[in-house]
Amino acid sequence: MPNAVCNITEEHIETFNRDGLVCLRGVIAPEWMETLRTGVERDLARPGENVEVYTSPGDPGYFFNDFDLWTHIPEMKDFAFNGPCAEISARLMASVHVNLFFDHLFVKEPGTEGKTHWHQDQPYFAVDGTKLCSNWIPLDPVSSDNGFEFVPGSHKWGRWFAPFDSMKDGSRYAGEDFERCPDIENNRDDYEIRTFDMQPGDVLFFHALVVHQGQSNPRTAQRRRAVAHRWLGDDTRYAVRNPPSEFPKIPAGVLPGQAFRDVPEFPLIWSSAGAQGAHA
Ligand SMILES: O=C(O)CCC(=O)C(=O)O
Repeated sequence: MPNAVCNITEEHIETFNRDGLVCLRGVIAPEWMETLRTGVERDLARPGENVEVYTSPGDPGYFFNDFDLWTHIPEMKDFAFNGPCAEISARLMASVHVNLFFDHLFVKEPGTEGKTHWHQDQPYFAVDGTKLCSNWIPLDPVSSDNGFEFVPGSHKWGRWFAPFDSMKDGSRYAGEDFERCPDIENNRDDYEIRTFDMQPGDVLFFHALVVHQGQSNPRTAQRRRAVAHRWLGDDTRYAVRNPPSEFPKIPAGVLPGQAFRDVPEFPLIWSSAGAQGAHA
């Protein structure tokens, strides 16, 4: 499926660098949105081995989480390999190459109470380097009550916050490497917090160190499905965390400090020197 030309402007790049996040409007064509919807329903019906459901029977709603969908769902592979997001990420990060780390699905059915509490992504990942970003694509309209919140500029704080159980009760597990994330939720007035009203086709691109949280879905008549992709740029390398990073699995044989560009399990999707989706 052809992609519309990605009109990434200097202003988008500046916003991404300054705030750690940029919202791009209408960049995913309706046909691609349909591809994602089909892929999401396929995964909900037959999840992969990484699936986690955070709601219990009797809880309101349904909070479903899965990743590496592209490895078993053709629509998700098609979008990740041939959709516009790898190239956009490369341009925003000024990266010559972009490899796919993993794709990630968040479904919060109507009434789901689970937030994805304030966190940065990079401390969860066994990845060092500065060119690491994600995109977040809502498949349903979102706003401040059920969308994505972030603290602009927090990727430049020079702080790394320890991973914790961000999608269940927000409790934390011990980490040796990083400090604890401050309690932003109970001190919201101390922070600049931004959110966006988004329609299907809009995408957020954000740096892996920007502090953010995903809202729950208090709406009783509307689903809240979102697909994210994690993109590895030129300077990303395997880093061993303490305790070890839980996901995604790093293949045996990858050595600390090794460039991800050379790891076939994280396929090269876009390169300024060659065609997109060359490894499909
Ligand atoms: O959709 C959500 O609730 C959370 C998304 C998120 O934290 C992420 O994609 O990194």
